[in-house]
Amino acid sequence: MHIPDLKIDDGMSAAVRRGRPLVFLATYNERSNIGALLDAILDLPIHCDVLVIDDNSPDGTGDVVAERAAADPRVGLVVRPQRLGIGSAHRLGWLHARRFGYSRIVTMDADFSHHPSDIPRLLHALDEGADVALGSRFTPGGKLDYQGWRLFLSRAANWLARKALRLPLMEYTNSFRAVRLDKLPLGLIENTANNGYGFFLTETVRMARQGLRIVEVPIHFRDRNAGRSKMPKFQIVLGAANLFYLVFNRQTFKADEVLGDALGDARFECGRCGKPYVITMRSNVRKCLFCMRASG
Ligand SMILES: Nc1nc2c(ncn2[C@@H]2O[C@H](COP(=O)(O)OP(=O)(O)OP(=O)(O)O)[C@@H](O)[C@H]2O)c(=O)[nH]1
Ligand SMILES: [Mg+2]
Repeated sequence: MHIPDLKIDDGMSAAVRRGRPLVFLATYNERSNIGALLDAILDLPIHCDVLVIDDNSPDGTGDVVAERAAADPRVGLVVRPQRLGIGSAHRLGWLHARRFGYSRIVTMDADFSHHPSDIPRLLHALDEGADVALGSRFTPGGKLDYQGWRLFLSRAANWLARKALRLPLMEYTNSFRAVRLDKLPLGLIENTANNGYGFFLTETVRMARQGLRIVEVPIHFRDRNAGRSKMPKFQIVLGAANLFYLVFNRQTFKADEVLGDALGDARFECGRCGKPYVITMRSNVRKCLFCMRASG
């Protein structure tokens, strides 16, 4: 499968992009969901573009998206060499949205747990003045279809996060969100160190501590439509450690410490894989969000 690199200069004007939200999907083995999901997103009454970052799924998810991308300019695809983690895929999605000049991003799972029909409500919350609209399972009106152990785990994790972090939010770990990129300092999200599922808690906390206007929009979270869960059990332990870290590390984010210019300068091409997705981490290490290696 040949996948052409996405070009910033692809003929679409920055003004068009600024007006359209970018819906971002991370995928790993979602072949049974991705076609119908793209249909549902692109059939919405709002005009949006879609970016899929696939980690070279063995089930051929990337092939399905590549075919769609070839036929529809609203669909973009980045295929990374191997499975590199949901959090690192999201960080790359955010960086990509910035570089391409979008002013709003919507992030969601690609297994129909998050339903595209909720996207307009999230975007509406931004229109009403929010900087961040969190799709929330735990705010009044929200619903979560998990049962047994997973229901307990999800409820307990979000309750604990609220108490330990002393933040007024009910939802911390769900990836269904709409955000105004123009209200977020460059690097606030791209520069987090989480490559796994802990990314979403860190993202919420960073946005809240930045003083952004966050509203919770109730959503109905369904069990995945098809395919298998990807969440390894050790992510639960990592999640608890991450919460502990965030409670005690209250260092505020300083935009000028990181990234400098993250907007498509050739200097940000990776010395190893050649892709333009290098950022400078807080530790001053240059890291490529495409191949996830230190970039010389
Ligand atoms: N690119 C990329 N996507 C991933 C990776 N791991 C998971 N995903 C995607 O991230 C989204 C959420 O993952 P899920 O497996 O649904 O995780 P989950 O929602 O915690 O688990 P279930 O409730 O069982 O579905 C899905 O669209 C996955 O395909 C990864 O390592 N790389
Ligand atoms: Mg899921």
